[in-house]
Amino acid sequence: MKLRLSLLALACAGILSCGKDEAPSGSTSAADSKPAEPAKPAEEPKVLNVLNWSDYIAEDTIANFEKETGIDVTYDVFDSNEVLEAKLMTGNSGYDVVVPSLTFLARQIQAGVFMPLDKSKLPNYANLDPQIQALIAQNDKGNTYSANYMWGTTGIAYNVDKVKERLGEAAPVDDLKIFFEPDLVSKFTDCGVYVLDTPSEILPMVLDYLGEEPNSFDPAVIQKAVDRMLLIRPHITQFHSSQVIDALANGDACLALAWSGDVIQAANRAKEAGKGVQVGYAIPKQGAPVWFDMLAIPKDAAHPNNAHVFIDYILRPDVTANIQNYVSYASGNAKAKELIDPAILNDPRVYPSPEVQATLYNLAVIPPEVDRIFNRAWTTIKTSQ
Ligand code: SPD
Repeated sequence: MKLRLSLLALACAGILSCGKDEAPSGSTSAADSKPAEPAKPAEEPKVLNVLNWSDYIAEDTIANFEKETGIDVTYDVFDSNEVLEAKLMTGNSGYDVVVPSLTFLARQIQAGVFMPLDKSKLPNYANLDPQIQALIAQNDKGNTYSANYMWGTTGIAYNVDKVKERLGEAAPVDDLKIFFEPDLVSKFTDCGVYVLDTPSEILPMVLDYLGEEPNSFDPAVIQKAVDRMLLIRPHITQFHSSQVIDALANGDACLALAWSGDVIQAANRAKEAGKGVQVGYAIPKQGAPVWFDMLAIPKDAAHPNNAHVFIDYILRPDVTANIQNYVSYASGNAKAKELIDPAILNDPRVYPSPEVQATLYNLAVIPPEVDRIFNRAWTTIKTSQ
């Protein structure tokens, strides 16, 4: 039995019920949402090192923060929880704010990687949706170490015309069989098949398709996912988690397993380029992983006060809404929804309907011994031809 997401359905029904007029960053209504007393930097050099996912922030977010606070930000990006975790577990990452997904954060908390957030320095923490907070608390007890940045789903991205051309009008774009059945995916070998480079998400999706528990830790069950991936391996062009946006937008990828907001960004970029590429996104009818990316402060951060100032800034409704309008992901910031572009707020690719939400599943917190199996399996899959 899969663990489905009834609480999230409740939370998101709340989010969906609040379509609002757009208010750009810095507008009067946005300013009204600011706390009376914003967090102030304490005595620390005015620098901050942030490590966030690629394509996950508005163009002006960091510049606006620097202007407002005088804190100079070094902003780096990554595209895989596995890579971020390797940096964090070794210690001395050099970062003050990082953004792991919740299930990774959970085991990093157990490993003592983070400092508890000082909520007295985060007046905007109160903007977070209590229902989403309750869900997150299952992995971060008491919401002690983290604040939600964005959340989303992992689904099927496709080039609308190429898929029609090869599989007809009734192409099963919302069915994982388009990816995991060799006779279907093989139709796209010549036009680009991309897969996220992350075993912790892709192996559960294969198991889900095979009718197994997606979060199984049983080596024999995991092997079934590996065997299926090896069957479709000859048709996979690339395992990559960040190049997929451009690949979809410029027509180099016809099919991909990808993250919701990234696919919407690809669709927008394709439209802007005006070369006739149309990109679609479907949450598979078999269900899909839902994930939460979390702001957190490593316990060895050199600038913890500045880190709190930054997190509080991100949690400001106008700042979160501005980011959401740019990256097309959902957020757990209840106050921000009043400022989000209604086109995004009402987009079921961003905020799935309650019926679709009921099909989403959480990924498990993977114990080290299973992690080793996943990583070995992933190497086998990637290096096989
Ligand atoms: N380009 C931003 C992608 C953010 C994706 N977060 C991924 C979470 C995976 N569980």
